Amino acid sequence: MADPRLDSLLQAVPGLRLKTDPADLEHYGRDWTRRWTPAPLAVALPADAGQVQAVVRWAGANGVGVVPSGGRTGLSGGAVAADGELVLSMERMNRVLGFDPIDRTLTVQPGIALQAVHEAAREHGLVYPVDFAARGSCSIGGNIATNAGGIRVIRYGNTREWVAGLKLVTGTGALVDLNRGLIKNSSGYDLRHLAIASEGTLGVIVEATLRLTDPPPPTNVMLLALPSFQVLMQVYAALRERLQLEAFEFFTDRALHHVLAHGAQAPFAEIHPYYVVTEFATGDERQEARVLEAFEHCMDSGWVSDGVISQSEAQAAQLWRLREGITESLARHKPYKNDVSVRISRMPAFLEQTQALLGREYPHFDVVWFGHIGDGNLHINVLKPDGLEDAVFLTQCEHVTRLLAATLEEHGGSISAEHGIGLVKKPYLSCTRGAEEIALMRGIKRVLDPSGIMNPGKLFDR
Ligand code: 2HG
Ligand code: ZN
Repeated sequence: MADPRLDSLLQAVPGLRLKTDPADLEHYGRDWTRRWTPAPLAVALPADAGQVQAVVRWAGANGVGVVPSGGRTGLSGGAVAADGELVLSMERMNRVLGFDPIDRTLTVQPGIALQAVHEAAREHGLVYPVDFAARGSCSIGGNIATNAGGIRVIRYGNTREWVAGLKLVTGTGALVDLNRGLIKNSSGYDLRHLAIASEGTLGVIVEATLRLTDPPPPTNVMLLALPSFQVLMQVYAALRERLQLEAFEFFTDRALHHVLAHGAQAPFAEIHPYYVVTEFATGDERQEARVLEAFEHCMDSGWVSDGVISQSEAQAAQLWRLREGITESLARHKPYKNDVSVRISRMPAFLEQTQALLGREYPHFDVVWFGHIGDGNLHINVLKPDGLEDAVFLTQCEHVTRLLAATLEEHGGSISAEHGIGLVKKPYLSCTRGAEEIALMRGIKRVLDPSGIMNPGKLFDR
């Protein structure tokens, strides 16, 4: 083993599985951002919480940074190891540990994929309702570490709402059992919620107890074509008033263009500038009448130019593909991503200002808009033109992000709605969080991670 520190690691953690092949270092050292060159010291694959504790203690004693690692589907550089850190991959800790039918909770290890959590819940006739396109490859530990949102937040909220308990190995190697699955617990600081969205900077999640719920009612999926951006929030309000919405997502003609080029089927004969995919409860005649009434109201108001309602599960999946396939269809264009949010009431003004800003600043770039508009969360992907140097492209996009951050600050919004700050959004944290708040966050980190080894350089610098 080349680096003598790894001998000492193996002495401190007997039986620890390590990977050091260059291909493994590259694979485990990066996430979906692909912006940094991976350069980890090694990849550790602990088998249990005891090994995680021992690795963290060793890292603290030896001043080695630790990057907790799940499915590495993150889009903010939160799981990148580009500076000699030890990657702590949770991939072997991927089991369901238990189900409690009375509490309706599922206890899992952090490396389990979101989809496997869905399947385990379904085996017990229940659902874990957080869901998004990366379900097959992301891990629940990563979901919790970023408070992942996704396509059903308008109905069920973010990951945070579904975490009843957490076990965390802090930066000192201590194992703490947070909230223990309780519904009511008024006994001081809720450290569980500090760990959620901490992006691995306070410790490593080694176990989670997840709340489950009843399966949703039968649903239907509808795709609507919209003539303008301005009517988007009106359509949302009209549908929300009449239907029990499970999802309300939007995308533009540019997004559709890329998804179709990637193999999806065109939904309408004509191209329209904006689209909404929405899923809502159906099943009885009353609800179906309300759907028709909602649709007609939007048509009569001139807010909708065309629409289709799924007639089968296969067609529902086809309609969802138009939205869920966007990220994958854009990947080859090396997109620069913004993931921003404002309160829903601020959305119309924010959208108008942002549209003007991006039109002005990116006159020649392909800018793809989509997102969870019902949550006030917009994704903006700027595609790198062929032939433009990566560094030049990045500089231009960073310049526009600074302007966007100022717009967000004006509207009280967030520079990261659901992807996390990581390395990518670090320069803009102060547009979302006040100086005192950031100072408090740093102080909390110092308590839980006094040697500063947990995911160093992510979220903020020390
Ligand atoms: C989504 O909503 C994901 O599909 C990815 O959050 C967004 O690729 C993106 O920018
Ligand atoms: Zn999203």
